[in-house]
Amino acid sequence: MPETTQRVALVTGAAQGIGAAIADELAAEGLKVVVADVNEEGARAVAARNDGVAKVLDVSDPERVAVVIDEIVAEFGRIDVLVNNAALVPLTPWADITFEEWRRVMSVNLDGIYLVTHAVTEVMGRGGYGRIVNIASNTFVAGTPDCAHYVATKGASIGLVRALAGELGRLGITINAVAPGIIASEGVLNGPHQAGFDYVVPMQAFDRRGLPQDVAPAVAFLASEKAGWITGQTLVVDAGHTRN
Ligand code: NAD
Ligand code: 4PL
Repeated sequence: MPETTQRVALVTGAAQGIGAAIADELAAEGLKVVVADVNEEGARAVAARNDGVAKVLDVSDPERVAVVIDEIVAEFGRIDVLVNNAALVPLTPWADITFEEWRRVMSVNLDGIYLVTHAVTEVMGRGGYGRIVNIASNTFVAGTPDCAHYVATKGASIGLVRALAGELGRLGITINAVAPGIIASEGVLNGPHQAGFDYVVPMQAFDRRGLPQDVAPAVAFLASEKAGWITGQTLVVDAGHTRN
C-alpha cells in the first residue's frame, strides 16, 4: 500500500462555502486535502487551487462512501483528518416540513456523518492518530426559526461527538464539533436564510456578516496535532451571537 508522510484530510461538502474555506485552510497548513461533494465542478475547482484531490460523493449514499474511502486509502494509505461539513441548510416552517423533506435532511445531515465517520474509523485507528470535526451550528441554542429538522440534526451531531469521544480516544482519535453562527456562504447568500443577518448581526459582538474564512481557522486548530487534549467538545464560532 502506498504511504505518504503528508497528512491527509477529507472534507465533505467542500465545493463551496464553509467547506471550501476549510479545505483552503487545511491545505495552507500543509495537509493533502480530499474535496468531496455532490457538485463535481465545484469540488474540482477547490481541489485544483489546493493541489488536492476531488471526489464526487453523496454522503448519504453508503455504497459511494465505501468506494470513495477505499480510493483514498488506495491512493494515500491514510486518512488523518475528517471534517463532516456536508449538509442541507433548509428554511421551512414546521407545518410545511413533509416527511420526505424530514427524511432527506436526516439522511444527508445525520446518516452522512454516520456513514463517512464509520467508514474512516478503521484506517484512522490503524495510524493511531486522527482528528474528526463535525460542523454543527449555533441554531442548536439560538432559537433560529423555521428549520426544526435541521436543528435536530445539528443537535444529534453534537450528541454523537460527546458519545463517540471515549471509544475513538482509545484509537488516538479526537472528535469535536464547531458550531458557527450565520455565515455568508454561497448557500446562505443564494437562499432565504440571508434575511437572518438583519436580526443576528445586531446580537453579535462584531458588526459585520460572518464569512466562511471566519470559521475555518477554528476547524484547522481542532484538526491539528496541537489540539490533542481536546475531545468531545463544541466550539462556538459566531462572533458572540450566543454566549455560555
Ligand atoms: P453551502 O450550501 O454553501 O455548501 C454546502 C455544500 O455541501 C455544497 O457544496 C453542497 O453541494 C454540498 N452537499 C450538499 N449535500 C451533499 C451531499 N449529500 N453529499 C456531499 N455534499 C453535499 O453550505 P454552508 O453554508 O457552507 O454550510 C456548510 C456547513 O456549515 C453545513 O454543515 C452547515 O449546516 C453549517 N453551517 C452553516 C451556517 C451558515 O450560516 N452558512 C451556519 C452554521 C453552520
Ligand atoms: C444563526 O446554521 O446558525 C441561519 C443557517 N442563522 O444555517 C445555520 C443562524 C443559519 C445559523 C444558521
